[in-house]
Amino acid sequence: MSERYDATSIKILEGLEAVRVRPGMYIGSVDSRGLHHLLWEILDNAIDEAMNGYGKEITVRLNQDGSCTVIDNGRGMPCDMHSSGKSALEVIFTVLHAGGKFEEGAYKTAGGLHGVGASVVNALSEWVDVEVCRDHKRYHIRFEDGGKKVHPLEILGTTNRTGSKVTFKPDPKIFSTTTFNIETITTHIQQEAFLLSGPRLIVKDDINGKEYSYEYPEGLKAFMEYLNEDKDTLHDPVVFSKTISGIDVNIAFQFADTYQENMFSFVNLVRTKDGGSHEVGFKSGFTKTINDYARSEGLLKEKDKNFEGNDVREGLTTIISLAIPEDKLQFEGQTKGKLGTPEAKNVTESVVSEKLMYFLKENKDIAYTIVKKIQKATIAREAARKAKEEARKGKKNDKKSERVLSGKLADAQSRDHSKLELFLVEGDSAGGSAKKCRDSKYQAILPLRGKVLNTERASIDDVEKNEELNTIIHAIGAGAGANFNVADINYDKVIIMTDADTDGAHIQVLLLTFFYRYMRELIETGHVYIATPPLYGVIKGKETYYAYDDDELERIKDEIGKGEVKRYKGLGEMNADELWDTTMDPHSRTLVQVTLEDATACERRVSVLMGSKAELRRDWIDENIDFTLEEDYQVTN
Ligand code: 28G
Repeated sequence: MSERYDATSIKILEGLEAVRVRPGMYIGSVDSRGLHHLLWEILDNAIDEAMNGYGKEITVRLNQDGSCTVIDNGRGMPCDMHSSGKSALEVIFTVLHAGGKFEEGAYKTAGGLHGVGASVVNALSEWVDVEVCRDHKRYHIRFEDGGKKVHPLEILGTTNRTGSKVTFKPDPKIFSTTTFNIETITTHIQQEAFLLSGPRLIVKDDINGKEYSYEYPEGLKAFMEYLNEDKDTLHDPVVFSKTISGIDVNIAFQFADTYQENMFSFVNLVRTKDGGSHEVGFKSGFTKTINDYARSEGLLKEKDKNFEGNDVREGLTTIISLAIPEDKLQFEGQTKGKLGTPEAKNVTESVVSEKLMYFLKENKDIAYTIVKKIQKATIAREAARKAKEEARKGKKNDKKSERVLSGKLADAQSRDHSKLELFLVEGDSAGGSAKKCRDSKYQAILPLRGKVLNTERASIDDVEKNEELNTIIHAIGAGAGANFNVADINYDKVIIMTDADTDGAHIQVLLLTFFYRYMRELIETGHVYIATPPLYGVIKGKETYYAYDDDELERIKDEIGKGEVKRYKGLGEMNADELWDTTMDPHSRTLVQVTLEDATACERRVSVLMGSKAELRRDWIDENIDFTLEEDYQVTN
């Protein structure tokens, strides 16, 4: 039974009630992302305890009843009584912002939404059960219905071990979904394990009877090997670390036989997807050091210009992980994904300069291989620039006339880019129907003939020579590769419209690979969509009812009774009106927005699926036969 509330406990409940009234202010959202945020909060605390030197193993368990348990073997949360008559444990779970901040915790995340603490989890849970082992006792406390204490702190028995165990059941009255996603969890936890190179992180999936364990004593080196598993690399990962004025800098880099540059930066374990001062510092330190080295070795002569950053980083994968004390933390941008801390630039730059120069001098073979690759990149870029200039002189065609030249694009009439849509349509016949039925004011149609080039291992030069991709680049009008600028896009939505069969899926993947490699920001800023044509039409009288999957077909049959069922094998089988009604009309269609939930997971998946090592691809398909579109994409209208 609940205790009677005294004045202070009413105040506390008001605090937790505030979290329930505006959950978004504390955990960002009440969708799947917000749900997992609860787990990250509890996990963060367990990780802090381990990083402070207490405990070496953390377990996350998904229970069959839909609850989730986190276990650490640290010191155990404090259980002593406060002067207020409450236990420290109760305070941690019922007072906002208490218990979330550790005084020693250099790893405490202040970036974005992390660090709001166990009380927020309590407020948003149907129940929370806490067990603490310390001082040879097993303590237990339980809260229900958004943080109401069920009984005072009790002692269950004696023990010799220490640690904390927290089980919570997210409240379905708060969250739009309360199902944890195992892939989201393992990806997040594996990433933290790579970055921490400390505790062993275990995930037990009791719903599917599976267990995963992540422990990487080699930290960033292991992370890099994982990311580049499918690439032909030029050398082993290079890793270095140094702490300057309280900022702990950890860096790994590795060159591969590819053209893309990939940089993954983290601050206090949180991804800084929009970069910031640490990335700027890395880039300038890296470019400068490579140039200094090349000159000192006579690889760059006096008359030669310095290598440019873009050429230096061709084929380079970098991981930057900084631990910054809370008082120096500054984040910028709308999603707080950009590090502001000015000091981080100089600190990162000087760590890179010092350690990289040392590495190059100690590893002459690797250093020469790297410089030769950069020289090749410089020459290729120069040649491409010259060729382009020649072409421009010869033809003098601007963006617009090039587009007309391509002939295939049926552009929209309006010049209000924020309302325009570009449909990339599989095949000329569907393209023809789409041109007929579209809203020509706002919708542009570009039919694609046959398969699109696989760009996973193509250079920007190959891409520009490819007619199909070149047309897409010019239609979108914002450049590609290093020159891509999302501010210049001609369309608000780029919509991939293919048949609902394996060929269509293949074309989708090829286009997404192209966007991921050459216009990543286009995806990151939410401009890429996939159209979903129906699989069936049920005709009854004058009406046609459309079904987008088998379940829906059954539902429709149940509802309307007998009718003629038509199976659409492709877009081409629909007439222009049907195509408009089912797939293109903004009022009735369903578009799937493509998102990059986790960039590192995505990076690896794209290189595994689209790269050169067929064996990895087979393994991946074997492991992921239950892969569904819905899990990776978010549905919008
Ligand atoms: C299992 C799921 C999540 C935690 C600890 C351990 C201590 C602690 C946690 O202290 C901050 C410290 C004292 C007021 C600290 C234990 C010092 C001595 C701790 C966790 C502020 C809270 N003994 N383990 N919090 N106190 N594990 N796992 O949350 O001064 S939270």
